[in-house]
Amino acid sequence: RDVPEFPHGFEWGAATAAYQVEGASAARGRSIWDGFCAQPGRVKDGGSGEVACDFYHRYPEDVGLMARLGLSGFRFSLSWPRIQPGGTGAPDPAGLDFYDRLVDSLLGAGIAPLPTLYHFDLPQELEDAGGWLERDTAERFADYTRIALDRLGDRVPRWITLNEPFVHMAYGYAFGVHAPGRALLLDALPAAHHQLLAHARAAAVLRAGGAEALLANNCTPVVPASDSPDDVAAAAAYDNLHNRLFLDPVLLGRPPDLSAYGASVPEFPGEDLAAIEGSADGLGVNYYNPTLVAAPGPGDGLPFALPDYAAHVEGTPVTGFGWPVVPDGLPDLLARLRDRYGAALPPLRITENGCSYPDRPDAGGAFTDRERIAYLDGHLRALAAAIADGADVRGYYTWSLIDNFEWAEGYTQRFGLVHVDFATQRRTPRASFHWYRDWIRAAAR
Ligand code: GCO
Repeated sequence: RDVPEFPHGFEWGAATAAYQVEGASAARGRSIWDGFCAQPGRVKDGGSGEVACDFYHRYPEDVGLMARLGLSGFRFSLSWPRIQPGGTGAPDPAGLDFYDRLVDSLLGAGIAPLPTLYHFDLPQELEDAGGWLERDTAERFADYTRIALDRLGDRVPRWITLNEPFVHMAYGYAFGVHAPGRALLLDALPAAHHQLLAHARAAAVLRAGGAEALLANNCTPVVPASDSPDDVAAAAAYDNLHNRLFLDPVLLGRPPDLSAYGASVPEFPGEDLAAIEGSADGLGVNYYNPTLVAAPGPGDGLPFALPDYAAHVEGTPVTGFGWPVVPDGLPDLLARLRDRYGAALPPLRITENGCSYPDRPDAGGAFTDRERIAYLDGHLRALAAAIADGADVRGYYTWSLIDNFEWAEGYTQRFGLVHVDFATQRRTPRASFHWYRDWIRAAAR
């Protein structure tokens, strides 16, 4: 099989997140997603993470699937309210025990655990006190990090602090389509400042314990809809928000440039910037697609508009979710990161990349997901080319190992290499599972 070359020791992985897979919600504290899902109309099919994939109980079976795949790494997240039910104070031993068992089970299968400390599921009590709009949440996050590190740090040398802080701020606090469902527009920006601070505080804790601290963000190459100055300016404004809001402070110690957004942007105190600068030992890049940006229309409240990429760029296929499939966007993105951050850019890992498509099971009940195979093949070949070109990428974690709760889309979008029947919890590997296993085998040869 012709598989391009990847660096020695390259991490072959898959990813999940606590709220999306664990279930067992009665065994932990409440998170903002519990309350959000209970509000009618928030989640497409009325679903929630109450049971999800029941990973909390079925992780041994799922680790078995990972072993069959030949994964060398598994990215998952810890549920903060499972470890500290209200987000402060003494840990719940049952929660810590669960992650302890999971880590041992992964290590026993030869799979390196890559935990993310926070993937959108803030303890509800902290949200009631202001959530990420409050500076204190960053200090509480540092306490929680210490608890997790104390328990798992002897076996886990590398951690991701926050997942997609941009998406959390934008969807959760600015537009209200994710929990906590607040639609504050630009008044959501303190949620960026405090997540940056939380990352820095957690990184200090992890480093003091001899561990590495990574930050995972959703990154997108921004494409202006035309070369008109207005479209180009709108694209720059969007790039500053989506890609640079978190990376400029962390990598360059520079406050985000939000000049296009007007006066409501909060200041970053100098001592915060000093703590934030250089606080990442590595970056997780979650890449799904490029973003087309045009000048805003008359009634638009923000300095950009986001027209449909696939409708604009002829011949672009889309996933079942309607997302454009652009493998070349990945090397493009990696090249832009190198251009902008140069020597300040730490090692990278692709911590998410994947697609959802509706299933068309054949007569025998098999899931032959040719589109997912084409998606993965295209992105992995593009990644290999970027690495050959000098990008320092150490691993690839596809989203996702198994179908799971897709936030506001509920269970309507399936991203898994493994199909999950949510009525029975039966797992059925799709064709892409076997394809990825063969790819890993060939690449590791
Ligand atoms: C994230 C992502 C995942 C999604 C995936 C597909 O924040 O890391 O939102 O949780 O499930 O990106 O949309």
